[in-house]
Amino acid sequence: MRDKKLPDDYTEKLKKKIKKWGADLAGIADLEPLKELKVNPPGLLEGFTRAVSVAVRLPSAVFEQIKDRPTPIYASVYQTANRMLDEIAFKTSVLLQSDGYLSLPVPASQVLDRKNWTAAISHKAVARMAGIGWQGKNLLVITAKYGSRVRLVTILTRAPLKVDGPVKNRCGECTICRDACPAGAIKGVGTETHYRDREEAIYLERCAGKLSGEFAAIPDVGVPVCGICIKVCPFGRGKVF
Ligand code: B12
Repeated sequence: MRDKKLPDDYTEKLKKKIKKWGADLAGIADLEPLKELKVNPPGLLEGFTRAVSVAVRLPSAVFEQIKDRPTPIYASVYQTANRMLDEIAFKTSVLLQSDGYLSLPVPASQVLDRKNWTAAISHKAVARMAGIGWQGKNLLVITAKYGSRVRLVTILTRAPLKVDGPVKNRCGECTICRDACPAGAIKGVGTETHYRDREEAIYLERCAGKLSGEFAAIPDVGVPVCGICIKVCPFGRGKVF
């Protein structure tokens, strides 16, 4: 496969196409700073120079129904969003490939190591570097427009797309997610960039234990979801302060 020069408007046209396929946000990250990340397999990023980050917004009414635990509707919407994202990532990869650039869709929600709870690559790190949002106290990517009410996917590519920069963290003094977490897992610590590791922001075992044990066992839920730190975030509720 040969690499060729891209027309000036290629990146914008690609983002428009991705949105036509059902995405709400799309951004481009330079892979260089992300090479620090632990990935699985270790050579995953070799040969790629950019990552496309894609976000799909979740319907707000689903969160309004969540009180102190995930609902069967949320579990279903979670799976639908994953399917949509996987399909968008698949189509984006094939499009980039037919334009001459090797590209790899990374699954939206595939856990490869269940002991350490890790995947092929962190979609949140990619999304942050692609300007989709900042890393909030809930450890999730918070977008200015939809809060954390988005799910994410990544496409690795060698297309020399125009890069977007990270955005400023806007959590400020807010600790609503910490106070609402049903597992008492969120520490309420802020970061201007990103946390060195997850333990800086959350007690991972408390979160993972609650979700994969109690919540996944709820009839008709069946998957490790929660949704409460997403629901309470003022950015998702449209109240920005
Ligand atoms: C395993 C997993 C879990 C596990 C472990 C959670 C955890 N906190 O790691 C469990 C089952 C507990 C879980 C829970 C949840 N999850 Co989850 N989970 C994943 C999964 C599959 C892998 C995460 C992973 O590999 N982590 C490894 C660590 C090292 O990375 P990390 O957590 O992203 O954090 C580091 C980086 O982001 C880094 N970073 C940030 N910016 C930068 C920039 C640079 C340059 C570098 C080097 C690093 C860096 O800083 C962090 C600390 O080191 C991802 C999908 C994916 N492939 O990313 C979804 C994902 C993270 N989960 C998601 C969600 C929504 C949830 C839940 C809300 C459940 C739900 N759906 O209701 C909770 C929230 C928990 C919480 N507050 O953190 C979404 C997040 C969307 C968003 N808006 O941010 C993701 C991205 C799935 C998706 N496709 O959208 N999850």
